[in-house]
Amino acid sequence: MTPFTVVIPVYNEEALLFPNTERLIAYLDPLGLEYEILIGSNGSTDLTPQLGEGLRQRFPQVNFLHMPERGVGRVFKTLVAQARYPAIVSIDMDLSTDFDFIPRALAMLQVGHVIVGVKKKGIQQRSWLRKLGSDIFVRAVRLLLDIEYDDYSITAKAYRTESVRRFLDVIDEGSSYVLSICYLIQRAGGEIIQVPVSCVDWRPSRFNLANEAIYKFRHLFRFWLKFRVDRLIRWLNVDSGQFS
Ligand SMILES: Nc1nc2c(ncn2[C@@H]2O[C@H](COP(=O)(O)OP(=O)(O)O)[C@@H](O)[C@H]2O)c(=O)[nH]1
Ligand SMILES: [Mg+2]
Repeated sequence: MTPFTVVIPVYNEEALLFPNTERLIAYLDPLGLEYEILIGSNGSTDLTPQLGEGLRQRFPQVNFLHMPERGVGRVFKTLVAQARYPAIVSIDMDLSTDFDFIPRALAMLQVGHVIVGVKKKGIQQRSWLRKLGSDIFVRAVRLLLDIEYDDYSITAKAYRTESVRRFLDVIDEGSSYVLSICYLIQRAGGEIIQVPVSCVDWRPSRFNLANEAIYKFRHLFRFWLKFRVDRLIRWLNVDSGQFS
């Protein structure tokens, strides 16, 4: 199987950073594949930057970076630019989704450009409010854009590194980057495959959920406007750089 880069964005994760990275390494090492783990913090105000540096020194396969500005998409883009390997798997620091998403997604990247881990197709133990929020958003995306995926959260997603790099300068700098990537890659004729993923997540979110909701819908609306322009461009028959 392809060598791969695990990408983990973090914000104030001093409690989980060390133990969960060790758990992840204990899972990945026996797979016998070449890999690296890239952890990116932005805006963390706790001990995350110092602990991340400690992780980097202790484990040769771990790299850590810290940026002062917030914006989980901003750090994701930086990590994608730095990734050493052709496949990227992105998970959360709370390790709330099943580890076996990683080998399953890597196998599927032979065919797909993006693998979307879908919590609602697996066993999910999360608050009803989060499930409802995700459902409403998925329906809104289906209604406004021409894409039909079931999970735009940042966790349990896998990408061909080169496919995401094509769009790095236009991918969103907040948490809607998954939506941006799915939209742009589908539009360019890429293959996106959905797989069920199990998730246990009772931890309070690191995101401010009210602000997130406003931001996500605003971003969706902007995308919708752009989509209309795109349709006009296609109608006028202008080339938009398709995947071969
Ligand atoms: N780099 C970065 N990571 C973030 C930010 N906000 C949240 N995260 C990380 O994103 C991942 C998902 O956060 P989490 O609180 O589990 O989100 P939820 O359970 O999906 O609501 C975790 O690894 C967080 O540390 C941010 O502003 N910047
Ligand atoms: Mg979580």
